[in-house]
Amino acid sequence: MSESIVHPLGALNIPSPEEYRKRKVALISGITGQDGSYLTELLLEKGYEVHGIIRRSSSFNTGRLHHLYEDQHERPNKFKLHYGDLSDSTNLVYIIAQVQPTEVYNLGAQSHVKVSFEMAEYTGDVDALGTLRLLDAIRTCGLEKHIRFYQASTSELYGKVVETPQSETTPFYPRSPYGCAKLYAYWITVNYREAYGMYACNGILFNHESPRRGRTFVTRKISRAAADISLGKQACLYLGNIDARRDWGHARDYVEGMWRMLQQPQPEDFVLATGETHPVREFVEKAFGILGIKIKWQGEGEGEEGIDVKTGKVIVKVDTRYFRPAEVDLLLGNPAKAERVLGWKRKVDFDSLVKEMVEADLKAAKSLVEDQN
Ligand code: NDP
Ligand code: GDR
Repeated sequence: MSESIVHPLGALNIPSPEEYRKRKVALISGITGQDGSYLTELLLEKGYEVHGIIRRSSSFNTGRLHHLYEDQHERPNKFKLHYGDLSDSTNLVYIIAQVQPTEVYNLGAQSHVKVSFEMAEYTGDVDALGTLRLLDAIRTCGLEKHIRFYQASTSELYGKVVETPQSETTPFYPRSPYGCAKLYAYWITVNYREAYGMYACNGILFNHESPRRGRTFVTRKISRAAADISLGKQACLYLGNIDARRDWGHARDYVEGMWRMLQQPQPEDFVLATGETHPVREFVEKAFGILGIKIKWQGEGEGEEGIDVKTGKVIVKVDTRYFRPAEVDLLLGNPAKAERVLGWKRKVDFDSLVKEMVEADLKAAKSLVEDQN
């Protein structure tokens, strides 16, 4: 029997949670980002109606969704974008009321750690308070018992190494304004779960990459530079701390884990990781190696350089400009709980990830060269 609730705001006639959840409607903040695009693909494949929040921009910002947007003409009621921003509460309430999603994935964020040192307040506003605004928008609409909520938490919460491998029980020690903002978002998600009985989960995801990764994150910066240097389009790649170690997986595997977290009987928090860690310099060696370029390192610390063994040219240089005021030296995750409870396991290994990224950037760089000729 569907029980109709007249909401205090008088805006919505809401059926019972059981009735409400018979539909499959997802709302994604951060849909234009790397993860947003893979998650949209996954949910459309699973038969969801997918709604996304996009920011107004003077330049084109839906490149990662282009292939899906084109399809929209074929399935007009399955995929819709709404203008909005995590800094605008009224807008979030309006979107929730209008879309009436069954699942909300909060992926929107100022997600660059280095940039967060320069834009600390903004990062706090969007990444911390933005999460609160979205949770409150759900409550304002009287949908806190109806909607399942995913929060994009991060291995940056662990920050300074307290123990490895890092799991759901490892204490947090964030090392950047981004990490601190995400710490608030983590706890407000837990708090709303406990205070209001919301189905709200934190996915504590370790780094995940792909050919769609933003170009200023280290893996994509390396894969693009390796492709361009191999084609003679770029002379040298400038990097910061090449001894930092990360647990790198593929974004497509990780969005599958996000979805699984929202299909459980009870809401819980989960780590998604590969259980392997690699230094940035190994990513560099592998990326160039795929293109037949062998690197020899010389010098130390700030003066360290990578030389192309065949030509003797310096093709990688450490540049202090990319150092961070406080660094996260080592991330290594333990995905045992996700493997056990969610039946989730990463499919793409480190070597395959580097290969896929380098080959995609090589193909793109070659087609650009052809276009210019
Ligand atoms: P991206 O940087 O690729 O995407 C971020 C998304 O957030 C973009 O769609 C961006 O929009 C949007 N956004 C930024 N500011 C706002 C705002 N004020 N209001 C609404 N939307 C906004 O990140 P990823 O896809 O890599 O990551 C997704 C989420 O997961 C992020 O929250 C990130 O912090 C977190 N995370 C990522 C990990 C990773 O390794 N990729 C690991 C752990 C957590 P626009 O395109 O207009 O800029
Ligand atoms: P991270 O990713 O900070 O882990 O955050 P990023 O790729 O930016 O840095 C990884 C490591 O590489 C070192 N590094 C450089 N980083 C960048 N961006 N550019 C460089 O030139 C460079 N040289 C060395 C960094 O110092 C760092 O140690 C990512 C983001 O997606 C977050 O949103 C997410 O929460 C975490 O991953 C998990």
